[in-house]
Amino acid sequence: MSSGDRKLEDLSRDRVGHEDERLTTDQGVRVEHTDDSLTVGERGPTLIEDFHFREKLTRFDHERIPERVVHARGAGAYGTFTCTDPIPEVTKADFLAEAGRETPVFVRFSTVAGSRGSADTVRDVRGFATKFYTREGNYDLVGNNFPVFFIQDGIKFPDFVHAVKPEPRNEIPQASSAHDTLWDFISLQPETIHMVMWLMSDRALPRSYRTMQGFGVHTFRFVNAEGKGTFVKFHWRPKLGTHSLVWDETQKIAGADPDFNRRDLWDAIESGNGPEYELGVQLVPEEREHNFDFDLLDATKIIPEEEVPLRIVGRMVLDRNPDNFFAETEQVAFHTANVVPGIDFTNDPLLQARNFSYLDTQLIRLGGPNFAQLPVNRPLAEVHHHQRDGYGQHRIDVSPVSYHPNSIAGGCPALASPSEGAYRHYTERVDGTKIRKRSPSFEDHYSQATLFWNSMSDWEQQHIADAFQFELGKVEREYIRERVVEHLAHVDHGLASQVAGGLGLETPADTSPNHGRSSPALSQANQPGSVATRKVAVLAADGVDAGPLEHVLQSLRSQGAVCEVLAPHAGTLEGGVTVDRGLLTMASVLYDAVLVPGGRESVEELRGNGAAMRYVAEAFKHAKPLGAIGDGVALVREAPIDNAHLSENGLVDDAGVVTLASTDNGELDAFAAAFAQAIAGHRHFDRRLAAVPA
Ligand code: HDD
Repeated sequence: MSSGDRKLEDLSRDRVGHEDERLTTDQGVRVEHTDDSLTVGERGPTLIEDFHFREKLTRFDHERIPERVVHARGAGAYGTFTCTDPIPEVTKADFLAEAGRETPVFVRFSTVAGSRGSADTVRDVRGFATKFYTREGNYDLVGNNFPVFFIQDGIKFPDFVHAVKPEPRNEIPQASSAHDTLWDFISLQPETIHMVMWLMSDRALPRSYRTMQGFGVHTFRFVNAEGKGTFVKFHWRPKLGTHSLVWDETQKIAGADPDFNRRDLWDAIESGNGPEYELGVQLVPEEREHNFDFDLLDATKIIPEEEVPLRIVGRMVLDRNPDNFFAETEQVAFHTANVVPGIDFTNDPLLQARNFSYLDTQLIRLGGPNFAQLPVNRPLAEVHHHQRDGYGQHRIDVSPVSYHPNSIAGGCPALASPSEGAYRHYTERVDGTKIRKRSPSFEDHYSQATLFWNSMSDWEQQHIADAFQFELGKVEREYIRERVVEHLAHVDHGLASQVAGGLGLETPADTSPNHGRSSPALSQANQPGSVATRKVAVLAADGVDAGPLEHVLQSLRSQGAVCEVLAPHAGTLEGGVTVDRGLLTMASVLYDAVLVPGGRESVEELRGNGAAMRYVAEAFKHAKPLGAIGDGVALVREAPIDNAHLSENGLVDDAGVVTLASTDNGELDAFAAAFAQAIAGHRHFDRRLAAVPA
């Protein structure tokens, strides 16, 4: 069988099930009793000869491996990448060589700062790491959901990570950037400011891993069959659009469902709605390397899409959940230096450092050099070499030799030429003096931070200003807050003034005029949206008006929405509607929209139910679509929200509040369509945010 014929299932060839099997020890000896240890008499001491007891406890004691230093918390999924637009003129990468070529993948999404057990919805960058099991070996694109990074040189990574992790004295706060050490570091390292703008934006609060962009961040290099190089930046674009949560909501979700993003990915895949992303590339011919007002090797910079448009070369669908979290998601080992012919590095000093760090990390995390033999890491391409032994060696090499060159084994495994798929490093002339010095072309730390700010819509800017105020408000040392505000004045004076005002600080002088440029592609304001897989909470009680409700639900479900009927009691409601979940077991923050159907009795009961009112008020506060039918309109009107969004009768589509007061005149379809459109719009920040009781 050639390596090209091997499939994703091959990675699961070590799966073990236990159905109809007997409990055994590690040696395969069947076990009779596992609840009582072997003792002397019924009340006597335990015997050391109880090998089952000792094995069970020893294995348990050794279950944990070190969590990742960063990106400790994550979720993984398998899927397929399909090349849609081959680009052999710029890369000889086999998986991008032919339209329709399919390559199995494993993706691990993650948060960065928190421990393995931290909540999903914290303000943080998200990891987006993809392992392509290509026919020519594994290729890892180890990216994030922001296109830039905090620092320019990897030698600072330990400093940055120490600063963002909890304070060393007391390990507080968990998974939060709102504390002194991080902002101390930021205030002293202005190269962080561009990424910090992203971190304070809604991009740091993704609604779902399915609605999140991914970026390779660095400028990499494609190499074609003739050995010619082209600079490339990689982008993943989610088909559902890029959508975020709001800050207040993330805090509540962290309590209501700390697994919010993991569960969302898992549920979507289990229900056959796994996420889909396009892979886009920005290509820059080598001749244009110096045509930008920043350095392509500086990972704190983007290439604006308006300057170099994205070319979509493939799409990825994730459609299989792992069978075992530890074996697959925890043991998957990514490495930026896992490249295949056609993909090469640049001298970006951050990337160069990463090329050292990942292998080193895997050695300590996975206990030795044989981690590539673990099923999730094992290439589908065949592996033949003279590397031997070490902890956890699974392969039984039968070759009589383990060196090159050899004649005993006929010279095998033999060397390959590039035409046979061998990796050949890009030929690049490099000369210079040995120095520790950053290039002056890396010096501008503010222009792109300003570009990002200018590209935001009003509400995105407001969220960023609020985030700075929150985060810096948690910083105890005033001199750190002041230093950050001074940096912000170089980004945009209006932003700096707003943040300074909120913190009771003096506004710094306006010494850096805003350059006024923007990149519309950076805003989330005009993202494509869809009703598909959106979660709708339907608030109902006994006496609900089932007919109109079923009609609307059928319409929403036919478009892929996930509608759940929440009621004060389980079972079936009087009126014949099946209850999916108890009102109190969920919360509006776990849904994308809230619908209140009609039925006088139902509405009467919900009216007296604080939880129901809270669903409505909170959804309104978080700018979510609200729908109400018949008597349900009255309930929405009575919730503590701004009544300006409701009209007495008929259809209203005012900033995502959609009501149908009377169902008599057959306007249900129009209502369902308007509500669906509001849901597809994700959030309605044009709504005046009304004060809601806590
Ligand atoms: Fe990193 C993990 C992404 C800079 C060193 N990194 C890690 C993961 C992602 C990234 C997604 C989790 C992989 C997984 O799911 O297992 N890292 C990035 C991006 C960076 C970046 C996009 C900047 C462009 N990282 C970076 C630097 C260094 C590291 C500069 C060190 C010099 N990263 C690591 C690491 C980790 C890691 C310590 C921890 C666990 C692991 O590698 O496997 O080696």
